[in-house]
Amino acid sequence: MHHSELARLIVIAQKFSPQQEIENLQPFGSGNINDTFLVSRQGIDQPFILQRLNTNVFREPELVMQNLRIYGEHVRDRIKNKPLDRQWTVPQILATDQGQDYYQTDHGEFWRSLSFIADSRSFDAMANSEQAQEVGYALGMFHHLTSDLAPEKLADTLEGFHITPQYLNQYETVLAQSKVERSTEVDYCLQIVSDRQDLAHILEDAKASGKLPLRTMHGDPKVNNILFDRQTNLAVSVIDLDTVKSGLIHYDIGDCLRSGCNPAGEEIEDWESVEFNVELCEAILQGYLSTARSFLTEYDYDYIYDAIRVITFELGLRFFTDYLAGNIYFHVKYPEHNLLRSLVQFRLLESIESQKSVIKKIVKANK
Ligand code: ADP
Ligand code: GN1
Ligand code: MG
Repeated sequence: MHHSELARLIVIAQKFSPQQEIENLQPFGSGNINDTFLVSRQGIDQPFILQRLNTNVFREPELVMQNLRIYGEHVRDRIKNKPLDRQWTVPQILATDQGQDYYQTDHGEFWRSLSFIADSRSFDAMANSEQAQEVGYALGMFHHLTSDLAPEKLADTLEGFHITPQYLNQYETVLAQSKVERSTEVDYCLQIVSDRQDLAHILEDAKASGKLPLRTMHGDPKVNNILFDRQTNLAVSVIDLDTVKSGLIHYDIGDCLRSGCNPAGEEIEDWESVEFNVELCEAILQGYLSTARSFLTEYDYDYIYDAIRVITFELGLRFFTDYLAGNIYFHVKYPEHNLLRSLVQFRLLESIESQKSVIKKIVKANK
């Protein structure tokens, strides 16, 4: 970061810390959407999180903050009324010196700050079944704590988010205009998509027919959005709450499983080696179902396998479309980055499909 940019960001961070002087800040985490910084203050051990919301993605960032407030108040009230039997933390919005939830610069940058979950860290991939069980538990806890938060109270912060057929439509439009250079990798992606046109509709059809109800969903529960305590190694918080809204929790279940069962991670270069790990899958489901069993219906179980492959297909499609469109949505480090990410997801999808009967058996055995 350039010195003058650092100085500028420190002035912004200072607005969220009216009492204590900012010491330093540095880029933090590995999110694909927002710009995240860890901020330290003089004389205080606890850092805080400063984020520039990606307003190219979130067109109405005020609504993101409104949802975050509704969500936080709901969950904190619920825990206060009925304490949990283990540690669970919800990030707090830090107010500006003007008492606002966010700060907008003259150039329209949208900044907010959140309390840092003390002694926490996140992982980009799961290293073992204990971790996997914890991410499952965390998602179950999130769904449990929001099961009585009426989804109509939440604004739609990102229209079309996780409506898989819409991503397919966008893909067709972008592809028709794209002058992409053909390669073995590009051809592989084109083939994967053209072979799976029906897949995109499975969850939306189940929604339309009433088999799967609308609930409060997280929208983005991949493993690095779940925080672990450094001492206990237990999951203590679910973060990245920008996409909390009304939707199908199956997109969440699928996203947690597709990210948690790929121990190589989303960013691996050797994409052909990617595999969906069924032991991690069982551990995640055990953790998830330990709380979710109380509210899932028979139809919910029926669609778990499909949820995993639909969301993996959807994410591969989103990365590939963004590559074709010239990398306008996800942060990239080099021009082929989104192509590589889509290859990873599509290879993962093939691995999921080849283990259909095992995955279905695991769901059945852990109901
Ligand atoms: P993005 O939408 O870009 O993924 P996130 O909100 O997920 O942004 O933040 C990026 C990373 O920053 C997370 O993966 C996590 O490592 C870290 N992070 C974000 N918020 C907090 C928090 N309140 N406490 C601790 N770490 C956090
Ligand atoms: C983005 O923000 P981040 O990195 O947690 C994306 C998710 C994708 C994920 C893939 C708002 O999540 O939908 O699954 O990348 N978030 C948004 O890594 O588009
Ligand atoms: Mg994130």
